[in-house]
Amino acid sequence: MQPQPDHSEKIGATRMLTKIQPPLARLHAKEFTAELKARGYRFFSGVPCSYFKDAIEEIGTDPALTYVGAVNEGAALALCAGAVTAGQKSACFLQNSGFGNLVNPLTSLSLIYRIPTLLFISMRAYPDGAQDEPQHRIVGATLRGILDAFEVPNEVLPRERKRFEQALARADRVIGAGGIAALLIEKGAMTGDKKPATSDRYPMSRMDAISILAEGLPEDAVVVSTTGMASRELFAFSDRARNFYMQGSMGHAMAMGLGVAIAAARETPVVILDGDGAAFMHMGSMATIGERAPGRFLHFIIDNESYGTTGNQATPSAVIHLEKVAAACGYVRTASCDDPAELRSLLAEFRAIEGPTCLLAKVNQREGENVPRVTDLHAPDQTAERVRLELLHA
Ligand SMILES: Cc1ncc(C[n+]2csc(CCOP(=O)(O)OP(=O)(O)O)c2C)c(N)n1
Repeated sequence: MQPQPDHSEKIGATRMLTKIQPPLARLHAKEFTAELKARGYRFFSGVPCSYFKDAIEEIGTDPALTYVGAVNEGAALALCAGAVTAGQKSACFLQNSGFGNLVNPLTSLSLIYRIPTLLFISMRAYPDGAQDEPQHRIVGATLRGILDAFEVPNEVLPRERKRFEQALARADRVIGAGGIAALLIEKGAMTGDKKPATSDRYPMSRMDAISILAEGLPEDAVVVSTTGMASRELFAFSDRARNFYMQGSMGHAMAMGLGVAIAAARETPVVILDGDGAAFMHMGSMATIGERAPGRFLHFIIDNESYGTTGNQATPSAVIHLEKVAAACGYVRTASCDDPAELRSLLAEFRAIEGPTCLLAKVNQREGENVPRVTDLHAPDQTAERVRLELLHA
């Protein structure tokens, strides 16, 4: 070990130690991908996280490799299981918040059928939960213990190439024996220089569409907003006691809103503020919405054709039209638009309709700057309590 320089300084009579941390190394996505290729990995699937966005970009643009963006983490692992069965070595990417979606195919498919897949799991709220948003804290603190309980060998992905090679070799021995191994990606562990192109195709931004929605909201409408920037932008534009900001639980805003609509007074308007990625993640709930046909129910989908919050990785929505899915699921009126004036008039029209409706706003991929976090002002349990009290006194 090199002797450490003495950064202590004299303050009054006391000698205080001010630690100057050297910047941590970062594994470059090019090196990461080269090592995986060298070990024969060819097929990749996953749901994005900003911690490994560079790796997805690098793999996705390599013609020798296949990356399939999955709608949820369970589907990603099943896709990998299929590719392994067809002879391709596979790896699956997920954020630890998506581990819940993974558990079923992990425990009943991959581990039981012994279909080996390497997992790369980004670790929000790890090792220190207090440094991250509350929705990540439980999984951040417990995931390694759960992996141990499932007997899935796991270790933190080293940031230096040599040590990464060694960790990959260890994981590869597990994979070679038919098992599952996990490498855990910490914040800032990776870097890269490829970025997805940002689309400016549509005039409105997410924030524009949210502000148009919020301006025309009936006062008594309950809004359940999806995870990521949509909730933060709604909070920034118009914080109301009837806004349920659902941070985490990606894809479940529509089911939660349906529960509110069924259980609250019939005339209570319910608005789901959804993202295209979130709507795809648990699209099956659209069938339940159509079947239960709640009265004053608007499923408002902000469609930027990407997972905007995690770095604009493509979703299927450039080719698969969610408003058509809604129509097929029995929503009584559906439409899509990309123009602010048209959006205002459609919102006015939809407000008068009885039955579930779906309005999809096509937006560009421009992100707002310095958007506050909901948790700067409301802890999650306070958000829930506010909405509960509103509905109690309705
Ligand atoms: C189950 C789960 N998987 C992954 C994530 C990471 N994540 C947070 S926001 C987000 C993207 C959301 O995309 P979309 O719903 O299209 O909304 P946008 O960010 O584009 O507004 C992802 C993948 C998560 N929070 N939960």
